[in-house]
Amino acid sequence: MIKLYGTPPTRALRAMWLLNELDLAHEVIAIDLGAGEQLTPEFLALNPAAKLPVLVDGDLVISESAAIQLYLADKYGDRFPGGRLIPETTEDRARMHHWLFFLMTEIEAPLWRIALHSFLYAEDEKSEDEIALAKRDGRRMVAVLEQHMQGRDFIVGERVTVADFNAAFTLDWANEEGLLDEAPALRAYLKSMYARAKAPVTIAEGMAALEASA
Ligand SMILES: N[C@@H](CCC(=O)N[C@@H](CS)C(=O)NCC(=O)O)C(=O)O
Repeated sequence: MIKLYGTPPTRALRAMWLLNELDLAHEVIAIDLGAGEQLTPEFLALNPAAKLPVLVDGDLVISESAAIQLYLADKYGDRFPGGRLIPETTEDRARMHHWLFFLMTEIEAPLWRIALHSFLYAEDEKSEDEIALAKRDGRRMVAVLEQHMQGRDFIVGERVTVADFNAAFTLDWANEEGLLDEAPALRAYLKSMYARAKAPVTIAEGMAALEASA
Protein backbone atom coordinates (compact mmCIF):
# COMPACT_ATOMS: atom_id res chain seq x y z
CA MET A 1 0.00 0.00 0.00
CA ILE A 2 1.12 3.56 -0.71
CA LYS A 3 2.69 5.23 2.34
CA LEU A 4 2.62 8.97 2.89
CA TYR A 5 4.93 10.41 5.52
CA GLY A 6 3.47 13.67 6.77
CA THR A 7 0.19 14.95 8.17
CA PRO A 8 -1.80 18.22 8.00
CA PRO A 9 -1.08 21.12 8.11
CA THR A 10 2.23 20.39 6.32
CA ARG A 11 2.84 20.27 2.57
CA ALA A 12 1.71 16.63 2.85
CA LEU A 13 -1.71 18.19 2.11
CA ARG A 14 -0.60 18.62 -1.52
CA ALA A 15 -0.10 14.86 -1.80
CA MET A 16 -3.27 14.09 0.18
CA TRP A 17 -5.33 16.10 -2.28
CA LEU A 18 -4.23 13.82 -5.15
CA LEU A 19 -4.58 10.64 -3.08
CA ASN A 20 -8.16 11.65 -2.22
CA GLU A 21 -9.19 12.72 -5.72
CA LEU A 22 -7.76 9.51 -7.20
CA ASP A 23 -9.34 7.43 -4.46
CA LEU A 24 -6.04 5.68 -3.70
CA ALA A 25 -5.77 3.52 -0.60
CA HIS A 26 -2.85 4.74 1.48
CA GLU A 27 -1.36 4.77 4.93
CA VAL A 28 -0.45 8.10 6.52
CA ILE A 29 2.58 8.03 8.80
CA ALA A 30 2.93 10.95 11.20
CA ILE A 31 6.39 12.45 11.64
CA ASP A 32 6.68 14.84 14.56
CA LEU A 33 8.92 17.66 13.31
CA GLY A 34 8.91 19.32 16.73
CA ALA A 35 10.33 16.15 18.27
CA GLY A 36 12.96 15.88 15.50
CA GLU A 37 11.61 12.63 14.05
CA GLN A 38 12.70 13.81 10.56
CA LEU A 39 16.31 13.48 11.75
CA THR A 40 16.27 9.77 12.55
CA PRO A 41 18.49 7.56 10.34
CA GLU A 42 15.34 5.76 9.14
CA PHE A 43 13.71 8.95 7.93
CA LEU A 44 16.93 10.41 6.48
CA ALA A 45 17.27 7.25 4.39
CA LEU A 46 13.91 8.18 2.81
CA ASN A 47 14.68 11.88 2.42
CA PRO A 48 18.19 13.18 3.16
CA ALA A 49 16.72 16.70 3.11
CA ALA A 50 14.86 15.79 6.35
CA LYS A 51 11.60 17.24 5.07
CA LEU A 52 7.99 16.18 4.63
CA PRO A 53 6.20 14.88 2.67
CA VAL A 54 7.68 11.62 1.41
CA LEU A 55 5.68 9.11 -0.60
CA VAL A 56 6.60 5.44 -0.86
CA ASP A 57 4.90 3.42 -3.60
CA GLY A 58 6.46 0.00 -4.12
CA ASP A 59 10.13 0.56 -4.92
CA LEU A 60 9.68 4.28 -5.48
CA VAL A 61 10.59 6.69 -2.68
CA ILE A 62 9.83 10.26 -3.66
CA SER A 63 9.90 13.59 -1.87
CA GLU A 64 9.15 17.17 -3.01
CA SER A 65 5.42 17.77 -2.76
CA ALA A 66 4.92 18.97 -6.37
CA ALA A 67 6.86 15.97 -7.73
CA ILE A 68 4.65 13.67 -5.65
CA GLN A 69 1.55 15.33 -7.10
CA LEU A 70 2.84 14.89 -10.67
CA TYR A 71 3.82 11.27 -10.00
CA LEU A 72 0.39 10.35 -8.65
CA ALA A 73 -1.38 12.01 -11.58
CA ASP A 74 0.97 10.42 -14.10
CA LYS A 75 0.71 6.93 -12.64
CA TYR A 76 -2.90 6.82 -11.51
CA GLY A 77 -4.60 9.63 -13.50
CA ASP A 78 -6.83 7.19 -15.39
CA ARG A 79 -8.69 6.59 -12.11
CA PHE A 80 -9.91 10.20 -12.16
CA PRO A 81 -13.56 10.44 -13.23
CA GLY A 82 -13.86 12.19 -16.60
CA GLY A 83 -10.22 12.14 -17.67
CA ARG A 84 -6.66 12.53 -16.53
CA LEU A 85 -5.19 15.33 -14.41
CA ILE A 86 -2.33 16.04 -16.82
CA PRO A 87 -3.29 17.85 -20.06
CA GLU A 88 -3.11 15.93 -23.32
CA THR A 89 -1.25 18.44 -25.48
CA THR A 90 2.42 19.36 -25.10
CA GLU A 91 1.43 23.04 -25.06
CA ASP A 92 -1.05 22.62 -22.23
CA ARG A 93 1.43 20.49 -20.30
CA ALA A 94 3.94 23.33 -20.73
CA ARG A 95 1.32 25.76 -19.34
CA MET A 96 0.66 23.44 -16.41
CA HIS A 97 4.39 23.15 -15.64
CA HIS A 98 4.79 26.90 -15.96
CA TRP A 99 2.20 27.51 -13.25
CA LEU A 100 3.46 24.67 -11.04
CA PHE A 101 6.96 26.17 -11.07
CA PHE A 102 5.54 29.65 -10.59
CA LEU A 103 3.57 28.49 -7.54
CA MET A 104 6.51 26.66 -5.99
CA THR A 105 9.21 29.25 -6.67
CA GLU A 106 7.47 32.62 -6.85
CA ILE A 107 4.59 32.22 -4.39
CA GLU A 108 5.71 29.49 -2.00
CA ALA A 109 9.26 30.83 -1.63
CA PRO A 110 8.15 34.11 0.01
CA LEU A 111 5.63 32.19 2.13
CA TRP A 112 8.45 30.00 3.40
CA ARG A 113 10.58 33.09 4.17
CA ILE A 114 7.66 34.48 6.18
CA ALA A 115 7.35 31.19 8.09
CA LEU A 116 11.10 31.01 8.79
CA HIS A 117 11.27 34.54 10.13
CA SER A 118 7.94 34.34 11.99
CA PHE A 119 8.35 31.13 13.95
CA LEU A 120 11.00 28.69 12.69
CA TYR A 121 14.33 30.51 13.04
CA ALA A 122 15.96 31.09 16.41
CA GLU A 123 14.97 34.41 18.01
CA ASP A 124 18.27 36.10 17.08
CA GLU A 125 17.91 35.03 13.42
CA LYS A 126 14.38 36.36 12.91
CA SER A 127 13.90 39.61 11.03
CA GLU A 128 10.74 41.72 10.74
CA ASP A 129 12.31 43.41 7.70
CA GLU A 130 12.62 40.05 5.94
CA ILE A 131 8.94 39.33 6.68
CA ALA A 132 7.92 42.69 5.20
CA LEU A 133 10.03 42.09 2.07
CA ALA A 134 8.69 38.55 1.63
CA LYS A 135 5.10 39.83 1.95
CA ARG A 136 5.77 42.49 -0.67
CA ASP A 137 7.35 39.95 -3.05
CA GLY A 138 4.55 37.44 -2.43
CA ARG A 139 1.82 40.02 -3.11
CA ARG A 140 3.46 40.98 -6.41
CA MET A 141 3.45 37.36 -7.59
CA VAL A 142 -0.09 36.75 -6.28
CA ALA A 143 -1.18 39.71 -8.45
CA VAL A 144 0.21 37.92 -11.53
CA LEU A 145 -1.87 34.82 -10.80
CA GLU A 146 -4.90 36.98 -9.95
CA GLN A 147 -4.63 38.51 -13.41
CA HIS A 148 -4.32 35.08 -15.04
CA MET A 149 -7.44 33.79 -13.26
CA GLN A 150 -9.76 36.55 -14.49
CA GLY A 151 -12.74 34.73 -16.01
CA ARG A 152 -11.20 31.29 -15.49
CA ASP A 153 -12.32 28.32 -13.37
CA PHE A 154 -9.03 26.42 -13.66
CA ILE A 155 -5.37 27.31 -14.09
CA VAL A 156 -5.02 25.58 -17.48
CA GLY A 157 -7.84 25.05 -19.98
CA GLU A 158 -11.36 24.12 -18.94
CA ARG A 159 -10.59 21.22 -16.61
CA VAL A 160 -8.90 20.61 -13.31
CA THR A 161 -5.20 19.63 -13.54
CA VAL A 162 -2.39 18.97 -11.07
CA ALA A 163 -1.66 22.72 -11.10
CA ASP A 164 -5.04 23.38 -9.43
CA PHE A 165 -4.34 20.96 -6.57
CA ASN A 166 -1.02 22.66 -6.00
CA ALA A 167 -2.48 26.16 -6.33
CA ALA A 168 -5.30 25.52 -3.87
CA PHE A 169 -2.93 24.51 -1.06
CA THR A 170 -0.44 27.26 -1.89
CA LEU A 171 -3.15 29.92 -2.02
CA ASP A 172 -4.69 28.67 1.21
CA TRP A 173 -1.28 29.31 2.77
CA ALA A 174 -1.05 32.73 1.07
CA ASN A 175 -4.52 33.55 2.39
CA GLU A 176 -3.42 32.66 5.92
CA GLU A 177 -0.70 35.30 5.55
CA GLY A 178 -3.15 37.91 4.24
CA LEU A 179 -1.63 37.92 0.76
CA LEU A 180 -4.98 37.46 -1.01
CA ASP A 181 -6.58 40.61 0.42
CA GLU A 182 -6.49 42.28 -2.98
CA ALA A 183 -7.09 39.12 -5.02
CA PRO A 184 -10.88 38.52 -5.20
CA ALA A 185 -10.64 36.10 -8.14
CA LEU A 186 -8.15 33.93 -6.22
CA ARG A 187 -10.32 34.01 -3.08
CA ALA A 188 -13.31 32.80 -5.14
CA TYR A 189 -11.16 30.13 -6.83
CA LEU A 190 -9.84 28.97 -3.46
CA LYS A 191 -13.39 28.64 -2.14
CA SER A 192 -14.45 26.61 -5.17
CA MET A 193 -11.45 24.27 -4.87
CA TYR A 194 -12.07 23.60 -1.17
CA ALA A 195 -15.77 23.00 -1.93
CA ARG A 196 -14.75 19.90 -3.91
CA ALA A 197 -16.06 16.71 -2.30
CA LYS A 198 -12.55 15.25 -1.96
CA ALA A 199 -10.71 18.36 -0.82
CA PRO A 200 -8.46 17.73 2.19
CA VAL A 201 -8.64 19.85 5.33
CA THR A 202 -7.48 23.45 5.09
CA ILE A 203 -4.24 24.55 6.75
CA ALA A 204 -6.26 26.25 9.52
CA GLU A 205 -8.29 23.08 10.15
CA GLY A 206 -5.14 20.95 10.16
CA MET A 207 -3.46 23.35 12.57
CA ALA A 208 -6.49 23.35 14.90
CA ALA A 209 -6.59 19.54 14.94
CA LEU A 210 -2.86 19.39 15.67
CA GLU A 211 -3.19 21.85 18.56
CA ALA A 212 -6.19 19.97 19.95
CA SER A 213 -4.22 16.71 19.98
CA ALA A 214 -1.15 18.26 21.66
N1 LIG B 1 10.24 21.75 -1.24
C1 LIG B 1 9.78 20.82 -0.26
C2 LIG B 1 9.66 21.52 1.09
C3 LIG B 1 9.31 20.53 2.17
C4 LIG B 1 9.27 21.19 3.54
O1 LIG B 1 9.95 22.18 3.85
N2 LIG B 1 8.45 20.57 4.42
C5 LIG B 1 8.35 21.03 5.79
C6 LIG B 1 6.98 20.69 6.36
S1 LIG B 1 5.69 21.48 5.47
C7 LIG B 1 9.38 20.31 6.62
O2 LIG B 1 9.47 19.12 6.56
N3 LIG B 1 10.17 21.06 7.38
C8 LIG B 1 11.14 20.51 8.24
C9 LIG B 1 12.37 21.36 8.27
O3 LIG B 1 12.46 22.30 7.44
O4 LIG B 1 13.21 21.09 9.11
C10 LIG B 1 8.41 20.23 -0.69
O5 LIG B 1 7.66 20.94 -1.37
O6 LIG B 1 8.13 19.06 -0.38
